[in-house]
Amino acid sequence: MTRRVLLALALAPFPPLPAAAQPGIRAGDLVITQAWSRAAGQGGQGAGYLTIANRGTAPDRLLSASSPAAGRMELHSMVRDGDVMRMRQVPAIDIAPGATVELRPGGLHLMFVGLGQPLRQGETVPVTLRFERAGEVSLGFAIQAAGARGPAHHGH
Ligand SMILES: [Cu+2]
Repeated sequence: MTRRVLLALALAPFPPLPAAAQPGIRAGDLVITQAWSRAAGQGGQGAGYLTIANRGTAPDRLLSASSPAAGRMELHSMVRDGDVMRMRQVPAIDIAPGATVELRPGGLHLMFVGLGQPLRQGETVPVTLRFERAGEVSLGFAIQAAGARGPAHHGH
């Protein structure tokens, strides 16, 4: 990414999208819903969560993700190590036919590594997902409070 693009991103915060109004995103046999993230500081790491349903008859896999907001993104799981849970990078996330895979706090998640800008609550961070069968899917992750445990709480 060029310095010019980075500068433009730094100057133009992502337009906020009302998370409640976001319908599920359809990509081939996949339906993606509840894409959200947490507020995080520039230079740090952020987490991304979403729900992926496979309405088809063939297995698919989430292979990678990327975002202009981060140097790179990784796919992570949480594994128990003695008394603590640790994040571990995984090569892919399988979505079996008929299955719904939920990426959520304490479980599978996306990791924004090296944030080039802060993730601000109320804004939306763009992410491109790459699936083995469904191909590339670009969508916005609605940014919630830093300690949020789930997607937006509406009507509060
Ligand atoms: Cu992680």
